[in-house]
Amino acid sequence: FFTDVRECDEGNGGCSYTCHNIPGSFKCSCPSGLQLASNGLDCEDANECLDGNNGGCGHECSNVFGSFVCKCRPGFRLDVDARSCNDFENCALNDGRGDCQQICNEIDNGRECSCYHGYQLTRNGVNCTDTNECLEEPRRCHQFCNNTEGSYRCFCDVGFVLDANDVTCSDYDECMYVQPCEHTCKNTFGSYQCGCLQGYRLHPNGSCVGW
Ligand SMILES: [Ca+2]
Ligand SMILES: [Ca+2]
Repeated sequence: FFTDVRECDEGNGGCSYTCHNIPGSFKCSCPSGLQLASNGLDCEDANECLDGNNGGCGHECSNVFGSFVCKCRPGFRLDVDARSCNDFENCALNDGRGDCQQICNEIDNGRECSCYHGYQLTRNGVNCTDTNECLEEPRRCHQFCNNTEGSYRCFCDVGFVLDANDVTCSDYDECMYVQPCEHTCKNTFGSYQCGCLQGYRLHPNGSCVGW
């Protein structure tokens, strides 16, 4: 009659890990992450990345002995499930600037840098450089333009003053504000003319001298 032989009792049945006695036979099994070799005894690494599902990894699957790890492409972070990859908070560092010099904007699959008013993004997409507003058309200033870091200033020729709009120039009324003449003063566009009372003549230095 039939007597079951307990193969596992002797030398673990030849299994390198676990031996299971079953009626009329035995079988070996392996711990998680390893699979039974073709000889049915040994355990070998299972490449989980080749399971047809990329090991369940959202991006890259990397096989290691007895296990596997999922890795994410730059700009992404592995989720708590250790499988899926989430869009990284690219702008979180540096007070919300990320690796941008001035402004960092979160977009799908990454970040986009931008610049403050008066600056423009350089070719590397990260740094910002001053815009030279004085070279732009149409011209920004009525008379003269002085480019500055992040901005520009309009200025005016001698005899003119910059208006409150910081763009246009108006004649400066020297006669009213500085009284440059000894006797009479006549304001002109961009300048002024001094005159002298009867009996005096204008000296080249601007003073009035008697005949
Ligand atoms: Ca500028
Ligand atoms: Ca004037």
